[in-house]
Amino acid sequence: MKKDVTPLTPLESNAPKLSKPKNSAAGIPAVISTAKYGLGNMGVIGSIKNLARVNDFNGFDCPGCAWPDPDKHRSFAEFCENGAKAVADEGTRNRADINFWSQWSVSDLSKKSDHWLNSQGRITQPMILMPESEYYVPISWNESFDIIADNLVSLDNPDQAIFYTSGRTSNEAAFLWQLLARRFGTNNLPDCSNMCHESSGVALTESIGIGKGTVTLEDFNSADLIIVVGQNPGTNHPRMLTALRDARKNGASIISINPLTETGMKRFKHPQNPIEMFGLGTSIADKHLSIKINSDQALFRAFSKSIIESGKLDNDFIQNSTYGYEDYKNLVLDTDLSEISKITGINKDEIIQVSKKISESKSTIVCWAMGITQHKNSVATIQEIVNFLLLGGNIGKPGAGVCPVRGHSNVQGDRTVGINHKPSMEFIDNLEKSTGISSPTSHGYDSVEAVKAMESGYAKVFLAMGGNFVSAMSDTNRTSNALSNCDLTVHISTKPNRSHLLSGKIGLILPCLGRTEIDESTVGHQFVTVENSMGIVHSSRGTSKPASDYLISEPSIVSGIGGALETRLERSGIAWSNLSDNYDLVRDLIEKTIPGFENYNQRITNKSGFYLPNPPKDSRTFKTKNSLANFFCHDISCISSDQFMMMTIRSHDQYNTTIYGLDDRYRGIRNGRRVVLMNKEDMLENGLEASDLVDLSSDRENGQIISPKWFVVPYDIPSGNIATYFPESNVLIPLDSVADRSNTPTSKSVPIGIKKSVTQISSAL
Ligand SMILES: Nc1nc2c(c(=O)[nH]1)N[C@H]1C(S)=C(S)[C@@H](COP(=O)(O)OP(=O)(O)OC[C@H]3O[C@@H](n4cnc5c(=O)[nH]c(N)nc54)[C@H](O)[C@@H]3O)O[C@H]1N2
Ligand SMILES: Nc1nc2c(c(=O)[nH]1)N[C@H]1C(S)=C(S)[C@@H](COP(=O)(O)OP(=O)(O)OC[C@H]3O[C@@H](n4cnc5c(=O)[nH]c(N)nc54)[C@H](O)[C@@H]3O)O[C@H]1N2
Ligand SMILES: [Mo]
Repeated sequence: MKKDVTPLTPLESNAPKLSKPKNSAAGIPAVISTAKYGLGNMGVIGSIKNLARVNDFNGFDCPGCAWPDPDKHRSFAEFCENGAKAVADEGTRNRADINFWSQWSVSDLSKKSDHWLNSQGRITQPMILMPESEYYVPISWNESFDIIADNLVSLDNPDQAIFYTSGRTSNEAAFLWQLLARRFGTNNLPDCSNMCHESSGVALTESIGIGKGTVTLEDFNSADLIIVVGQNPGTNHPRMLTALRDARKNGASIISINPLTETGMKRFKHPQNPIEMFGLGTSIADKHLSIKINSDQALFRAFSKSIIESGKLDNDFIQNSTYGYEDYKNLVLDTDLSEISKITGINKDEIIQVSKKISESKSTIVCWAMGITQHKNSVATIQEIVNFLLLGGNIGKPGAGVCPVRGHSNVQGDRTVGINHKPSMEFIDNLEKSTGISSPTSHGYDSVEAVKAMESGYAKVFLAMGGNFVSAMSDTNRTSNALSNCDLTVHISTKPNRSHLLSGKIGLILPCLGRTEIDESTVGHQFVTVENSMGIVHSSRGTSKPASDYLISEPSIVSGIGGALETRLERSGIAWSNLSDNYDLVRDLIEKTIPGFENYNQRITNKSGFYLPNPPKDSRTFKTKNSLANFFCHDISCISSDQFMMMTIRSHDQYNTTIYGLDDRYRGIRNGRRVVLMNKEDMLENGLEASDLVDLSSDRENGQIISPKWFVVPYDIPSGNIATYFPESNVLIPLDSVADRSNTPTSKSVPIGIKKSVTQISSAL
């Protein structure tokens, strides 16, 4: 019966309500929205207590995003609307307890929306779904660990197990998680980064020798120019608007490059500044370029041309610290701006005008996120951005650098501490020295490869440290079949999600403490550490009462599995339970394994944390093969299609696959998510009107994927481009549609066919 469960998110029966997109971000509506969501979930006292602790020096790290906090001038409750929603979501008073699971069968739950599933609240104790059963039932922690260990040791090869990680996991839990995988004998450590900034990691490591950004918050104050490309900070990194506002006040110019004019890039009213709240706020971008999807590489080529032609180069830097300039120069000078204008959809004069302004800048930062990383040619685009920055010596000097803005609050830290399906030999050697574990050297699966391995029946056990793999991954049908094909799926989670409904023969849900909650072990109150988007490691301590007495921490769950495994394998000598009782011991192991964590336990007591080494930023040294920063020459490529090009984006009311509500306030779309944003002229040409229902289709190698009944929303978006919300539209992204070299699903460029649905009456749904 389980196999009949449809992985598709339910259709919606009413057209959304539409209004004009907003002209300024935050302000009073943000405060109202925060209060509504906070009070609804946590009540008055819970809201006050919890929200005061977000990013407080003695509180917890905001689970909202990876944007750093100011070192010195933190306001009381350094939070933003969407950070507050993330906290309220975890702090909810609702409980998905035994009653809930006994009331709802898995098939009935599958008919519910993601929004409904999440709003059922916190899972209170371990639950198991037995073969052929329709209901999750309670199980003890020890029995859960035994089932996992039994399934693992029964595999013919450790590579038949997959250990997925989502980026909210702390450094301590992530280090133990990768230790468990490697102790078991596999590098199968796919993570959400594979779907997120993997392209940035691959590109930057080759270009400048580190897969991370090279700027700090201070740099925003001294930059001449900040380019924000392929990112929607107003919704996804709201605290970044404060940094952009301050930069603007300090005289920086800000350019936004995006197919959409996102509200956060227009004006910002700081929610903790009364003058701004009731006034006009501060304007953020002084220039917006409305670019066609996936043509950024071409645009940056034009910017480079302008710098080279104007002679405003940092010749010393190019000569002493870089390789490949001459070849790049020749390629750039060959560029035809009319061609670039055609590709990008931006008027040639506008390109010339903006390029001129850009070449005047003495210190430039480029910030980007998913609008750049999730295309077939993402690695090439990011290397083009680096080429552009190298021309002006914009790496490793104040006010300048690369700023890939990370998503999940600890996704960068997880990679640093070893969540990597392609670990370096240095890491493997160090791990052996510090723990005695000899890890395999062959690379493991990334997220796309993991789906294929489960689909083929080779991989049989899937364990997830957080996340919602089935909804987050591309090709929902194939991913759900892959998960259902497993013998055992295990989800360490806080709230119900769709992945719980697509289990293997046996499904286990292991509920853990959230970041906001007190983590008390047998030896006392434990805290964890995280690394933000700018390489600062700092502590995070939960302050509220756990959602249920049965919950244990993520490190305790990993230790429980590790302990059960040790009794079935030749003992490795890892004292799992000591490690989960005292995280200082985990940090000692991290210190011994990973450079940059010297005196970890001592330095972490510093309230603002400490910076990890960043050679390009710290000393303009580049740990690349030739010890130089490299220019890379790529052909300008962008997929052209006679179909529509679709990007799948986030609304203002979601955290990845967690749907908080059905509104996208800034874009003026309310009460509906199954929408396709379309250019008005394209609608006219295709005989479509607002709120018409259309079926979307995409082609895969062996057939077509059709997703029915999306409501058309007229929107200011370049002709030929459309936008839908993820995760609903993930069903349309073929598994094999991936970025070159990073293997990231091309979630921002999917060729799509649009056809008016045969039945238009919504009640027919
Ligand atoms: N509230 C909230 N905060 C979040 C998240 C969340 O879901 N909700 N998610 C977190 C995570 S994991 C991540 S990775 C980040 C994601 O943060 P973002 O990357 O800002 O998220 P997306 O909604 O995917 O937005 C992509 C932006 O890129 C633009 N875009 C799409 N294609 C192109 C293109 O080809 N070129 C250009 N120039 N622009 C393009 C879109 O119009 C959109 O504005 O946010 C993190 N923070
Ligand atoms: N089409 C399309 N697909 C995308 C994207 C896109 O832009 N378009 N973006 C991609 C990106 S950038 C990312 S990062 C991925 C995200 O992929 P994931 O990280 O896998 O997904 P999330 O939605 O962040 O995970 C939400 C679940 O995490 C669990 N959770 C929440 N807090 C905790 C905690 O403290 N501990 C534990 N153990 N569990 C917790 C909850 O049960 C919740 O249901 O999605 C990717 N997928
Ligand atoms: Mo992400």
